[in-house]
Amino acid sequence: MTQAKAPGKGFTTRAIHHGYDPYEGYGSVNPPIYLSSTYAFPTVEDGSARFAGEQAGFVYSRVGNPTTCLLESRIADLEGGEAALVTASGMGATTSLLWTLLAPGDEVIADKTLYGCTFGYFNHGLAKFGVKITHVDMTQPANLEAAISAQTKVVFFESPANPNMRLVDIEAIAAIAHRHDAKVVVDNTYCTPYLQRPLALGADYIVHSATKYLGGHGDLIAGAIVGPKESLDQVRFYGLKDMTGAVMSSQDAFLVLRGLKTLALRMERHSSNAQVVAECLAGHAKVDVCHFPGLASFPQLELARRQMKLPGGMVAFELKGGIESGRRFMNALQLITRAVSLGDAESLAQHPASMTHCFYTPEERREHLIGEGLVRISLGLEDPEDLLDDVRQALDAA
Ligand code: 4LM
Repeated sequence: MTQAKAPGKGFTTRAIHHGYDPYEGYGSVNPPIYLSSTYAFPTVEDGSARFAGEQAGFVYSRVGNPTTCLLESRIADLEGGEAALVTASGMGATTSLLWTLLAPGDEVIADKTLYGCTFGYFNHGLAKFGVKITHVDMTQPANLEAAISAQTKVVFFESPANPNMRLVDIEAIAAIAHRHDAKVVVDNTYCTPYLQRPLALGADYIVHSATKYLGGHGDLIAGAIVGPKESLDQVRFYGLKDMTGAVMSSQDAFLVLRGLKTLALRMERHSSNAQVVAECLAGHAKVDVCHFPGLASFPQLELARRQMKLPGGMVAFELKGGIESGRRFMNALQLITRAVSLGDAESLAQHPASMTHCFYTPEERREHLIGEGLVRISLGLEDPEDLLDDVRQALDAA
């Protein structure tokens, strides 16, 4: 089931075929969904050998299931990693990994801007158990060099950061972290492996909210971790099995496998739609600033071109009229849906300060570079002309 099928082929071929042979079993072109919580042992000796890790085979679906296992091998292949572990949510991926890597007295250095619940987990979750959390602006790698110490075990960031689109130079940060024996964890949700492969740039682990582009259709909650096999075995047997229990169901694994088949096509369209909308916003008299890695005005354009295949589907912007204009803009939208999350076929607009990043206090948002008037749009797969019409009429109303 998990043999490497289509090794060395292109990204989309592997996203469709890796790890599954339809000529095995019943010839089903799509992989089966294994709906079993537990697995039969031929003898009691086989059962105890499987529990001891001395015999290959499934034991219980909190530890592994053939459908989730296929998804793990496919995601690992696309990210260029040794192994992957899928989880019930993006938060399940980050928490399962970090509960495994960290102990009281350790330090995590994280970028200034993080998805709101990741910020909450670090500062209200991990911090409660004696892990020190330090935030530095990682757009300047020298800030990490100045802050890192022997206590630092994990360096964590998103690039682009949710919601303000700041980029972090993965290669430069990994070089500093590794000189100090710290592990680098990159949240690659915004890019997916089609746009950016952090392991090839020196990161040790990747986490994903597979709820977003990997699933791609807004019909599930899911996550993934990619990294070295030996270490991910620890995450599976301790962080996931004993601590979070954040296990992905086989039905959701099937839906993510289906989503992966069109990932490359979708990312191309998300990116081209975002490009036209970002250009419209950036050139509009009512817009103060538009953050998008494909704009000539983007301050980290050189890094974006070096690190990302395409600028991606996320745009953030501030209107000159601030938060009140932002509200009028969002309420005037007719096609773009007012909703959190991202990476769906439908374009989604949200206001981070009152929605995804409301877990920061207003002072923390200022400190962490999240504007009160910032509006975020996840550009979907609709026709670009229709998206432009909607954005233009909402700008008129703003
Ligand atoms: C949102 N985001 O931004 P689950 N990492 C990143 C994310 O954007 C998210 C997660 C992890 C949003 C959700 C409402 C960069 C989520 C967490 O939601 O646990 O799969 O992923 O709108």
